[in-house]
Amino acid sequence: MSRSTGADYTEKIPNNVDLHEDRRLQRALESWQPNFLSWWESMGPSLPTQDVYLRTAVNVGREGWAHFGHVAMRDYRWGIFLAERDPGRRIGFGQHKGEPAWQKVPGEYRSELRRLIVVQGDTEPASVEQQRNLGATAPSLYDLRNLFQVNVEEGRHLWAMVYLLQAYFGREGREEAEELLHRNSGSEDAPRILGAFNEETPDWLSFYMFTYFTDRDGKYQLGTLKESAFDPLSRTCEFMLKEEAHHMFVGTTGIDRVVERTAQLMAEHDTDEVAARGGIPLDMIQKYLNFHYSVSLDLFGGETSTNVANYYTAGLKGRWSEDRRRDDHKLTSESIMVDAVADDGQIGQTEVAALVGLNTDLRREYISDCESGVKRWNRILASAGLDQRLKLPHVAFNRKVGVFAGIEATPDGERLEAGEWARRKGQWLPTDVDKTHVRSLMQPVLERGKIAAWIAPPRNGINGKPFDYDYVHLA
Ligand code: BYC
Repeated sequence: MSRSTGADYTEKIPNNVDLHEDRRLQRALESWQPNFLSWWESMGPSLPTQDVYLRTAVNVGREGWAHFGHVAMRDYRWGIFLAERDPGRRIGFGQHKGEPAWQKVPGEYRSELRRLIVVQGDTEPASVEQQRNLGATAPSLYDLRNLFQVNVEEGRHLWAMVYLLQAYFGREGREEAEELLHRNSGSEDAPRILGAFNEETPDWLSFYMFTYFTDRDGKYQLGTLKESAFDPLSRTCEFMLKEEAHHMFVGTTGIDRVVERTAQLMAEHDTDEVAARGGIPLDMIQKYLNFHYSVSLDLFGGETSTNVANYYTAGLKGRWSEDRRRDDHKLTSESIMVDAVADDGQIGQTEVAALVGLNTDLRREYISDCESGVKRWNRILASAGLDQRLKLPHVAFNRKVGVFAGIEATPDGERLEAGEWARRKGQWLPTDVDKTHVRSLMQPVLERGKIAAWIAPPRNGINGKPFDYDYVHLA
């Protein structure tokens, strides 16, 4: 293990950033740590456990970066890891393209960079809060373990952003680090910053939808911050993306397994009405999908945005796969078609300068990735011999941010009158009856090797272990 990439586990805070060389920063982080732990105790997973079979990040090199073993969650080693530094790295886009990447924060971009890091940091603990009570209704020990894995890693991602704030933003950064523990998901007085992170995650179908659709926004946003000219942010996000892949795997395969079980029940009983048979009907799955997808589309901001144009030009936030784009990486004379509401009120598109359309560019990358999930779930339906299909709703459906915020549209993109929306929205979004049904199925199954009846078992266990492994020891 080379010294520059390996974690120093002799210290209180595992890290590969030579924390021991910076006493001031070390003290700041050590004084934040007890506040983090008391936040974790009061807002983190509420189900008491002895220990959980968890992955812990221990290195960032190519030889493998994670260790698996049973650990008490409170003793999880939340550490600070940045991907390896490329000393020759140059800025890949914007007005500083070609200049050496920044190792410090340039004064003129301080507040924008801080804002981006705070927004990113705010989502991490928010998701842990949203998922706090799910442990009590887990469909299996395997799923329970995956929930906790996601939770501890979101905790580590909070550490990652807090490190950047405390190391590079002085007193303001330290204050922001405290605020990240002070705001809470759904709080009246101090809510989380972005809309989707104040929604509830009250059941496991919502959890899988969240990890599929909302964590996937995380993948795309982290992908743009990985391009940042501010090298410590870039390296931090590069490493976070490794962990993020498992979170989306939990979502993708979770929805696979719900669809598989529903399809089995539909085929076996030759009916769509699987609720009475202990399953989640396909139209309810579609409504949950509609909800989580549309609130996740909001996370990309407005279709046009001067914020994103400024971020790009300054070099703070790039595009998805910036280095694979075949243009000048400055975009000062390019244009893009973005979704819009025309003067006659119809949903359509309009041409704008490419820089202000960058949220749309990223949202489109995200949407095409989401399509791949829908394809795989439809393959499951097809192989069960069923004709029904799931689909992504139109981009204008149920939006609260951007050009469609003031209008209502059907999942097919037809514009609706306000009264009509109120009357028909229960066809497209989960109703109280749907939520009550889904919640009624959420009875815990916490015996080794057993699984709830509304979901199919996974194909494989974790890290080569079987499905019936003792992934979690309950308290
Ligand atoms: N809710 O210019 P606009 C993750 C605000 S998820 C509330 O259109 P901009 C994770 C916006 O802040 C990834 N407010 O958009 C997933 C702005 O306010 P100010 C999280 C919203 O700025 C699962 C105003 O509206 N990371 O990691 O271009 C589990 C006008 O905004 C919303 C990031 O998002 C909203 N949905 O883009 C765990 C990356 N949308 O500045 C973790 C960092 C917009 O006028 N954030 N607003 O006061 C950003 O890049 C940008 O801030 C946004 C917005 C993409 C969020």
